Amino acid sequence: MSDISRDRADAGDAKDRQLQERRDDSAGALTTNTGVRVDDTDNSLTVGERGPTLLEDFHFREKITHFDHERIPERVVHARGAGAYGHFQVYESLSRYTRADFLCDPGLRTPVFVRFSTVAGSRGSADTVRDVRGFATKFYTREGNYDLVGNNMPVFFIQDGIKFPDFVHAVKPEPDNEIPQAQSAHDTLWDFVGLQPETLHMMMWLMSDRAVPRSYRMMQGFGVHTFRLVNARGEGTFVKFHWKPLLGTHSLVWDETQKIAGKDPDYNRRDLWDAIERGQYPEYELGMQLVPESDEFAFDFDLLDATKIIPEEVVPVTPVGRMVLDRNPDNFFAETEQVAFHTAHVVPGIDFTNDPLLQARNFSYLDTQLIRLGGPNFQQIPVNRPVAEVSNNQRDGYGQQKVHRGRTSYFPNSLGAGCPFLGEGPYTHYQEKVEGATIRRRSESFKEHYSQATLFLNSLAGWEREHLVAAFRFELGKCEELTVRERVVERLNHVDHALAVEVAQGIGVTPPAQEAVPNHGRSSPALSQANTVLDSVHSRQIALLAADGADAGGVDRFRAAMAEHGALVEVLAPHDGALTTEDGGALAADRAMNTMASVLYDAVVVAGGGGSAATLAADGLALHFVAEAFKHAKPVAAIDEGVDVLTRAPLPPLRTARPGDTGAVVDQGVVTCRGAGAAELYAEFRRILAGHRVWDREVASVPA
Ligand code: HDE
Repeated sequence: MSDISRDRADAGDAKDRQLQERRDDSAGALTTNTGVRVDDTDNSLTVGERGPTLLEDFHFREKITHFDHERIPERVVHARGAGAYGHFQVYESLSRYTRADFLCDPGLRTPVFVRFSTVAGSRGSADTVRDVRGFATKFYTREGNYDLVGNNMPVFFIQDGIKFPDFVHAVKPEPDNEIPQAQSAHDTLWDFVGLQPETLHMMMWLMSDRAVPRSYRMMQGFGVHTFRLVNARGEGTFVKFHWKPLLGTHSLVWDETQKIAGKDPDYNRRDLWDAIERGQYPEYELGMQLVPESDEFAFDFDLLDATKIIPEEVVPVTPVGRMVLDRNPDNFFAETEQVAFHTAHVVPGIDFTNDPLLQARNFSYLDTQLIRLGGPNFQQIPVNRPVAEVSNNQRDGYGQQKVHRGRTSYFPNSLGAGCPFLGEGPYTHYQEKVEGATIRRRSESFKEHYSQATLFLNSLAGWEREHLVAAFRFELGKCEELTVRERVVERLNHVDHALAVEVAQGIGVTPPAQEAVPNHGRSSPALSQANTVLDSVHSRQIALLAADGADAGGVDRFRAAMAEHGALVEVLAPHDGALTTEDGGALAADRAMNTMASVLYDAVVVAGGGGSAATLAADGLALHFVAEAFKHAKPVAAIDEGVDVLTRAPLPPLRTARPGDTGAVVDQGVVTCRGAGAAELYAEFRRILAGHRVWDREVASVPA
């Protein structure tokens, strides 16, 4: 087999094989870093039992100095993240548009590493804060690494990269007291927003449910900029990249996110890790919006403006391939922390446009890796190493891992047989003709900031709009300066008058008397999460409350009915260990109820069994579980005597199953049955769970 065909057969493992050389299991005898064996690592070398420590204790000094240097600077943005390996495969050759090898060969599985992140918080901040999520993918292609460094929102806060430090300084904790951590709800961000109206479209996304994803596995990704594909004939096509999760796009609710931040600050990171460990691999479809160059000026916005989308109804997203994440990293620091993404890591067939935000990023990402990873050899770190051959005349520098041989490290040379030589299939930059005077001025075509913010608002379902208004009220309500609040309301009046009024009413600002501009009334259904995948319960987590006296058979049947569709049931009980069941048998509790909370689950179910129900009905924690799940619009169910627990919980009037009922009763997304009707309950519950949440439920009065 030639090298190429061998690579084709198992290219998906090429990165894994390469990493294998560097994996270290720390097996065998304890040694120093020079390999000298050590027989005591508990006591330092001292003069006498109570005397001073000696400088000559090289083991002590090495151990301590290494520890002292364990930290590297965290990323200035996107510091907190979680990563995974996987592979990508294109459905059909895209050679009409691009010569990128990994996009032209449907038989090829290209290894990938993906890092998801929040933006504003520090490395140790909570996962479920209101923020943009990073979605960065490194494709280890045979032609070199390609990095698609995107976000879970399709637009950005600013149009020109020179504003990035201003924006980031505004959103980060305020510099005098470093408060608040990982929050956008403070004066400096909203001060910036009010004064910089290009932020408005992105602020609508940030105030929407997109900013609080249920899971990294249920989140869209976007390349944001308009990029350029280039085919073998050198012809360009504009492209916007989209990732669509196969599980659909789903979010948490605000109250829930704040509670999770305390109960399990690693919620999204854990969710990704656990799903991969369970073999429930996250999958995303890559899509492209392709725009012929002849249509560059066919839109009512500038394709180079990263604060604008191309509505999917105008240019559809063509599905082109699928990515599966199927392996957790071995070591967080080595891989997830040291992975170095860069928008200028491109391969032949993928090129840039003159989007000024993208151009700035092409400078920034290399620069940032140099400081973060300590010098110019960061590409040699195992997670960053391409599977493609690397050969050039770059030499030396901190942390150089290669032992370059020979006398020549220059080009051209004859003494080194002319190597490395200029090979075939090189990267050739797209030949765009550009001319103009040197100016520092924003293009006129970048100056309209409101109409797509309005488009986004118009596209939301009723519940999404309610959440958005509540988010604006919360965030602005946290701002102490009245002028900051007022200016933002004035800006919102340019998006939609009713929105500005509703927000103003919640934050003590006089609502604007009249609209600034009429709402254009256009919408784009693809922007609403109400129109996402709503037919799968795969990997959803269900808390099943049970106590001593539970009906074990009923629990087993419920668990099996959910497992059949990939949903997971955990039995939570007032105490850990085994429960004594109704028939005198044993049922293992998966966790004690007090170690968990309803906010960590997608749904809550109460088991049958008279003894169990009596205990749970008198347990405030169990009642809170049920009420809180109801409050957060989650599916709730109760089986047989478990229904009595629901009637004791502080819920609005609810129709539940009565003795003698033959089927399941469904009211406000709460499913109950007594005796017969269990099978119907499973089916109804699954249907509601697949719908993610019961948004039309009245929850305001529930005290949870
Ligand atoms: Fe980034 N961004 N960014 N960004 N960005 C970084 O690079 C920057 C922008 C994004 O998981 C940094 O390695 C500038 C848009 C992600 O490691 C830094 C500008 C989008 C990640 C940087 C932008 C992103 C980063 C910090 C304006 C969505 C995390 C650490 C011109 C398309 C990657 C690092 C990871 C990280 C600079 C704007 C996404 C400082 C100057 C737009 C997902 O280089």
